[in-house]
Amino acid sequence: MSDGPMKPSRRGFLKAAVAGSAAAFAGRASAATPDTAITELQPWMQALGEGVDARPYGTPSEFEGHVVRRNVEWLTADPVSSVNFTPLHELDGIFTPNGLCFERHHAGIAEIEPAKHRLMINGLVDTPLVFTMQDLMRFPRENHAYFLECAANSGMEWRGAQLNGCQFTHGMIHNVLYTGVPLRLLLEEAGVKTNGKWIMPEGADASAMTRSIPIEKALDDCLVAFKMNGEALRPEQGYPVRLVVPGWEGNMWVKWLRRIEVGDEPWHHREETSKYTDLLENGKARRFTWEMDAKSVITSPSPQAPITHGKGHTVITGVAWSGRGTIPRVDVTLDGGKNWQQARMSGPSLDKSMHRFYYEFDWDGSPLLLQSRAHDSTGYVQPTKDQLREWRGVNSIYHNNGIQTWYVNEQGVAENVEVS
Ligand SMILES: Nc1nc2c(c(=O)[nH]1)N[C@H]1C(S)=C(S)[C@@H](COP(=O)(O)O)O[C@H]1N2
Ligand SMILES: [Mo]
Repeated sequence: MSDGPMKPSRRGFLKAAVAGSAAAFAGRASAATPDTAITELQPWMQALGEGVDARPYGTPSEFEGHVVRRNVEWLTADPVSSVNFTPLHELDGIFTPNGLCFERHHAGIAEIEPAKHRLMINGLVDTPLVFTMQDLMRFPRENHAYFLECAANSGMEWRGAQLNGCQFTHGMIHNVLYTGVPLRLLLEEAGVKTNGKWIMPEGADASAMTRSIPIEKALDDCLVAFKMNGEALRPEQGYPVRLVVPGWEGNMWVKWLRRIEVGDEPWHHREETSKYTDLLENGKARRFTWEMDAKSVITSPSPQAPITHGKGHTVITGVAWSGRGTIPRVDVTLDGGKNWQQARMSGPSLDKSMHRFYYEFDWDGSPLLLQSRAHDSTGYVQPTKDQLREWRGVNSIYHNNGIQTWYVNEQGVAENVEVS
């Protein structure tokens, strides 16, 4: 339940107020049922609070303690090579707070001393270079908001509805504002030779994460980023520096970036062959599926965020994103796809960034089959899971961007289901 800090008396009042008047919104006072939360002095009104020296680095209210990253036990055989999930059902707007960004580590969190960190560019370049963090700070930098989605996000759902909550089904994504140097400027400094067609970023963690990225992407919009939402990257996210590969699968966004090799062909390393690759029904595999297809999910109501106010005015909200551009439109259905209505987009619509949508309606208390469907700026429309299975079979655990369904019962309790 998401209403921990609410006192039962207040919940009772809200229910009464809604029942009393068809047009009632939560918060209307009524003389007949006095709300002690407004009629009585509360403890915090009668004592001085903490001073400005109490919290040098601010943390959320103690009543928000349930808003945390979580993992799935059976997926976490060893935490240093595992994943936790962003609590999407508790968030709003488009930005993910730094401390809530999901983490995916192949060899745990590298704790790097920035003064001892270096970034090397070598391979097919005129001048191999080694940069200190201070060197990187002297290049012109840019700010861009981008989502990072692991290709395995929703991967556990390929064969049917499984995990009960959008945190687990869709929480391998975060969206933050990055500050960094365009990779193009660093590559130009080194001078890419004419046969330099690929780059291979490498991480300084014990996994030495490596991926092959075509030079066109490297010179286009990749960033060597050292800030997220204005402050230094968190250790979990690659402090002191990570690669940002806008719109492309999270695995390519090498954290703790220490080296970029320029080559003339892809390296075909583990993470781009046996992993992050979709094996089709006919035994062939989709090769180089870098761009993340448009996707959306309703974050509330959802299994971890049930409707607790009873019938009447109800707010549906969710997020949508596309690796190919913006999201001009999201549709919402209450009946499992029979009727679709256009949702209301709110917040900045930025390229390859998360978008927020809302849909408000009067719930009559009957069961709902909630779905959202994203349209991206290229005209692509988010497919159903059945369509995806028809195209790709069920061998893969990657790149599942199918439409998610939540069943909401008369009590407002939500559950992960599928309709066909
Ligand atoms: N060096 C390094 N980079 C890495 C990884 C890693 O384990 N080591 N994991 C990758 C994977 S699979 C994903 S999905 C993203 C996750 O980024 P995050 O931890 O900031 O969410 O980082 C990528 N970059
Ligand atoms: Mo990933």
